Amino acid sequence: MSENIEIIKSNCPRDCYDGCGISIEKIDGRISRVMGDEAHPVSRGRLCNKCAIAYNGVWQDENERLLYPLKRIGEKGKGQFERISWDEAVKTITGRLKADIAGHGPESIIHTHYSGTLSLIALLFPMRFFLKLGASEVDPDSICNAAGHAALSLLYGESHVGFDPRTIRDSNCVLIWGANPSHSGPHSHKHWFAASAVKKIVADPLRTKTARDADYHLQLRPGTDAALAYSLLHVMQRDGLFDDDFISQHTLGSEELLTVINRCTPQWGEQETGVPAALIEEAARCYAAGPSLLWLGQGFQRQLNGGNCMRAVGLLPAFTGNIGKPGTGFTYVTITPGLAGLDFDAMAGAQLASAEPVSVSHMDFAEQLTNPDRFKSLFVWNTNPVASTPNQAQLRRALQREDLFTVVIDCFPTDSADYADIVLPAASFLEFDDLTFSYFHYNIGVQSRAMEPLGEALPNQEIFRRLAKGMGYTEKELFETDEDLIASMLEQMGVEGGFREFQQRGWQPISAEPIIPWADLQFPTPSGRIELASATAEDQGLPRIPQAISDKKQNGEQFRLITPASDYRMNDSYANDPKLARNAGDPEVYIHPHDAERLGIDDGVAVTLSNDSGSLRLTATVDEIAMPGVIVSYKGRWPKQEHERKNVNALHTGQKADMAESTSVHSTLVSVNPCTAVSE
Ligand SMILES: Nc1nc2c(c(=O)[nH]1)N[C@H]1C(S)=C(S)[C@@H](COP(=O)(O)OP(=O)(O)OC[C@H]3O[C@@H](n4cnc5c(=O)[nH]c(N)nc54)[C@H](O)[C@@H]3O)O[C@H]1N2
Ligand SMILES: Nc1nc2c(c(=O)[nH]1)N[C@H]1C(S)=C(S)[C@@H](COP(=O)(O)OP(=O)(O)OC[C@H]3O[C@@H](n4cnc5c(=O)[nH]c(N)nc54)[C@H](O)[C@@H]3O)O[C@H]1N2
Ligand code: SF4
Ligand SMILES: [Mo]
Repeated sequence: MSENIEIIKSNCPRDCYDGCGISIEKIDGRISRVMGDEAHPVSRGRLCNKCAIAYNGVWQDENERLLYPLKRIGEKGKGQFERISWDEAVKTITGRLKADIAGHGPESIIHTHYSGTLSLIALLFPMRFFLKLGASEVDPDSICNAAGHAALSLLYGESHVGFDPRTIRDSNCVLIWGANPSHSGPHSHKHWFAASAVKKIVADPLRTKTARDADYHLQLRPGTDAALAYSLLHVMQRDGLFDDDFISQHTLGSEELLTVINRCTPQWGEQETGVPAALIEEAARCYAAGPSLLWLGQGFQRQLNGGNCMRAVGLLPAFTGNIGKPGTGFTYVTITPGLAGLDFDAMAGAQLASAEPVSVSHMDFAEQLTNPDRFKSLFVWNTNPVASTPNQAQLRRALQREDLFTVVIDCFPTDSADYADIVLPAASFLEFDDLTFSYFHYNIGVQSRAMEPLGEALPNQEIFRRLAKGMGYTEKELFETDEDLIASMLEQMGVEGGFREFQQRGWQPISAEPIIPWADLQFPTPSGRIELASATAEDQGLPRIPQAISDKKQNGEQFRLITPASDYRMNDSYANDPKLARNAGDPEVYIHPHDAERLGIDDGVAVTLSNDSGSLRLTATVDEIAMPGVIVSYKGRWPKQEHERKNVNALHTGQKADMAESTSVHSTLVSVNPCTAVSE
């Protein structure tokens, strides 16, 4: 009997720099394999370690997915539910929302959401409902990258426009600062960074694979980024490597920084940062010679001085004229569809808002949710806050509130879903058509429906259409169909031929040739120039110029805990895939051999990490990826699968960074002790 084999092209919508092209093989109408698209310039025929397993595992597994709307029948947090119909779910939810609005105003309803999926409709369409409702919102970026956005906006007036990676062909040097693409964008690491002939510089406290693949590893102490940036600038200025014409024509306030640059010698830099002065000299000359690209990671701005650090590192392209020409520029989080012409605000329903929504930082969320007078109802969608946000214990207590009505929309029964009054099952990216993008490279792509939704799962957008109907709303934007939304987005982005034709190609760059951002050297700041010294910053109560400051060295008892992207998980997704969980092994903390010896900790023993927020038991791995005084444990485990139902965010205090009320999670301080049986 001959088999009917069909290949469907799609793209990965996870929150990842890579945005891989996918080929879905179907035999006789059923998915047999989800794999990388060979033609795609990033994935080149392979998915990452995690997706190759999870997309063929837990994402298609009826026993692991949420299949039906559920209502709570047990205690909050216990995850005891019974199946209900969609009609009943919608009626219960909208009944409660109407009562909350009548009794306490729409701001008493809060929603928290992020990037569980980045496919454009599932990401943006639900916002229309909440804006119409007038609900409060947990500021999504405050858990991830808000400080960096605020900092780059002061300097350049914009933070969502990054270099086109294809321009590396014109480049001599790539500097990666506080990102670890070997985990967080593995294909970009392998094919774009490691394989390139450019000189490579990495600034990271950890000896990551990205750092190991570089020519120069600037292994700075965490929190000393501004000092390192200023000592690099010192060498450049001393050696006549500044681009004086560029500085005088396109920047503002350089003279205000010169005294600081003068005093930040490489010797001073070495004392502050731990990076040898000779290495600072070499790296400075290499970057300044250009053309150079600068990848500004999201990791290094997740610290108490994260905004200041980003402002300081962001000076490098400006002083050396490494911007606006082929092979130059910086990237942070590029919103490619916006560059292609998509109106994000309209997609997210800005026109439906009657007032600016109340916004709460993730750093304050647990505390504010504890207050019964503040919020009455909570929606959680595209995110798993019990796993990912600070103050884990406090958040659990807040979610325990009997008077808080909680709705969780997810594909999987997460720790957060366990607290829901109503759980709604979300369809996965294999189950509906949409469009995708990457926030690093310049491709947009299709997301293709390749199977029926499991159970009664629905895409986010259909869930919110049903809720809008239940509320009695009539605005047409709340009911726009996927077909119309896709057609309109394709038109805005200039993609010809319609969705079905685009599906045949699978993906395409938004331009045939590399785009060079800022080629006209007009910056959307108040002055139109790069604002090295910023009056806007002053108005915000910040220093006019980035400060050459470093975090205080910790005392010997305390360790700085860094909890970055894991190779085995995508944020908090995939922890529930049994094969990936096996591959990932025990929850580990990496400790430098010197520290391990000092504390009498052997490889493989259990240790307890603790601070004011809580404690956590992990297995020690003695390894030189860490530097003395710094320990590492990767993020993204599901608390309910761990000892005492806790993950690393049990230790995350929720202290804010210096800008945008953003996370400082990589500044977390803990003490480390060998476990004794009674120490818990
Ligand atoms: N300690 C520590 N904590 C951190 C970080 C850190 O570095 N260290 N990083 C922070 C960062 S950068 C981020 S971005 C956050 C991310 O934290 P989260 O937002 O909690 O993590 P995700 O895994 O991206 O997504 C959450 C959920 O979205 C669900 N999902 C997937 N597709 C869909 C869909 O189509 N519809 C719906 N409704 N749900 C879907 C997934 O099943 C998953 O449960 O974590 C933060 N937390
Ligand atoms: N496999 C995988 N990929 C992911 C994710 C995932 O969870 N797993 N998450 C996705 C998301 S939501 C995001 S936001 C991105 C984040 O990806 P990245 O931007 O790479 O950020 P992180 O992984 O948090 O941290 C990157 C590096 O910053 C370093 N760092 C920490 N503190 C400092 C400091 O003080 N100075 C300097 N210079 N460096 C420091 C860490 O040591 C780490 O190696 O990755 C995305 N991709
Ligand atoms: S998570 Fe990233 S690396 Fe993995 S398949 Fe998706 S886009 Fe590619
Ligand atoms: Mo993130």
